[in-house]
Amino acid sequence: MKIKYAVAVAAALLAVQAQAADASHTELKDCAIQEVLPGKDMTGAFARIVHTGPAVDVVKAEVPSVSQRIELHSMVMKDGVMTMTQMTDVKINAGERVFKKGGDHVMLFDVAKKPKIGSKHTMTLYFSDNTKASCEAVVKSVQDVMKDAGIDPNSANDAHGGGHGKH
Ligand SMILES: [Cu+2]
Repeated sequence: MKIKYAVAVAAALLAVQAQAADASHTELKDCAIQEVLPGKDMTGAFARIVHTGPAVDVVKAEVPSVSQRIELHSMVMKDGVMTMTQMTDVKINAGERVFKKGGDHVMLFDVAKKPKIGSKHTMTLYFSDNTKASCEAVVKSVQDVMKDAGIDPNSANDAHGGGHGKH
């Protein structure tokens, strides 16, 4: 009788723990890094962030094998020109938030060694509830990240290519 009770209590405790761990959960999908263009030492990284539970803020992003200086950026229209600025809305609500070329993105600065197209690099996002999520981000050509973002390469004003560098 006593043992049965202890088992029941242990099971109940486990259930509570599992629930707490599941309260908030974040996954990164389709992670990609744009190739670093000739003459540049910075580029963008992208992901689909799938989140359950209470909203969290992104605290920081890391891609240690590519860059030691990373910011979260968004694209805003300024005087008729798409410009990148540090992201002010970093909230991840339950559901999906997409970082993609032409929109919110992870900005990798001071890239010393250009990663090869097809190579993979661990990207980790840290959240305000002390959780984190990682993925293997694959390096893709500019054309491919545009395709992923639904941008027509012929009409695009590529902020990370030609026009970029006003930081
Ligand atoms: Cu940027």
